[in-house]
Amino acid sequence: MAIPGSDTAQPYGHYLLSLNKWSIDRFDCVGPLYPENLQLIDINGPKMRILSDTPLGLGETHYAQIIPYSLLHVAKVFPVGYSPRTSTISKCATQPGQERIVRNGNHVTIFMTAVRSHFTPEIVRVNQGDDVTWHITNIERTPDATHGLAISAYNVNLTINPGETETIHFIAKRAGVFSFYCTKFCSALHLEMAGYLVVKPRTAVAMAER
Ligand SMILES: [Cu+2]
Repeated sequence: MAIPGSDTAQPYGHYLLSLNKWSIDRFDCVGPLYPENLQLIDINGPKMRILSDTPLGLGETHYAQIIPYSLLHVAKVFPVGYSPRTSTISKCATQPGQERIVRNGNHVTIFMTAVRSHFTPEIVRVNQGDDVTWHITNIERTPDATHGLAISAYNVNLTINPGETETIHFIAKRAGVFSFYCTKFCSALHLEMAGYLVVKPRTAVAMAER
């Protein structure tokens, strides 16, 4: 259980949050695993009153802090090229117009942008066995304009917030043509926000080199 400010010298009282594992009498049964849940309870009067009963799809609730929103100083969008991992502008940030694919031996580096509702470049060609480093920058300036990048054939699934630069790395072991696509419903054209990763088979690369 937690109340707002409960770990401070001046708790606010009035409300209680109950973090519950058990919920047998709270929600319809949809299988053996009942949802863990949060209950917000008004503790002002002589009787406690449940204001909200919130099932959680994932994970058992354990510990919570409740603080006024005014104490948070949040970024609504990141500056373009920001890496939340390092809290700096990434050297691999890509501005619109600077998108490119750079080959150095068997190392391929992709500098990609994402904006509603397009990836640039939208076709990425590599050779089977290439060492691929893929930088992607969400160049959106609109709060909440998050994009995703999924390359399911290579087990990649990213969320990229507005301004964020993310980097993935893989060896292009599987030959073939694989789609990559946005996983956030970003606009009416979201379903068009896709491209192709073309991995040329080793045999075809060897034939071309002959
Ligand atoms: Cu998108």
